[in-house]
Amino acid sequence: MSADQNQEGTQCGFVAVLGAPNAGKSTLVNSLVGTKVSIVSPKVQTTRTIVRGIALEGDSQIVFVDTPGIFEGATRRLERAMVSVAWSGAQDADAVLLVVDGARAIEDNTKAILSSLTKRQKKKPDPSYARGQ
Ligand SMILES: Nc1nc2c(ncn2[C@@H]2O[C@H](COP(=O)(O)OP(=O)(O)OP(=O)(O)O)[C@@H](O)[C@H]2O)c(=O)[nH]1
Ligand SMILES: [Mg+2]
Repeated sequence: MSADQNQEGTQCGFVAVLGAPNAGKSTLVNSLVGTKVSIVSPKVQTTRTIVRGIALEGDSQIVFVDTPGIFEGATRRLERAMVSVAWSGAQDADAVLLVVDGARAIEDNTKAILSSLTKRQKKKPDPSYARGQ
């Protein structure tokens, strides 16, 4: 992961958590953050917007960005907006964590996400942020 480092040696990075609906993204984010920041439910499309949770370890800070599930064939306006929000979370992140439900076969939605991620351009480091400004 590429993380930004300021003059005091503190490191910070953003990790976008992506995956198909109901893959377990929010469950994983809550677990990594150590508290419940994002709603978990057996229903699909529970997460409807970006939810951030911060994990601290020494001088390092990781901001986990929980996102709505990404799926193909979103037709309703709300669905399309949710998928778009999920991709915007990935766009701004230093790294992307793709969650796959191990109990389900790798489904078409996950394959499509992987394919899009491989085409995605790497984020260019922001020099002003690296200087701690
Ligand atoms: N057995 C099992 N169930 C899990 C695991 N992780 C999540 N779940 C269950 O799977 C369901 C969906 O979990 P969420 O964390 O809400 O999934 P999500 O990917 O955030 O779902 P959306 O926000 O709707 O896209 C919930 O009922 C969870 O309790 C796991 O590791 N094992
Ligand atoms: Mg969720």
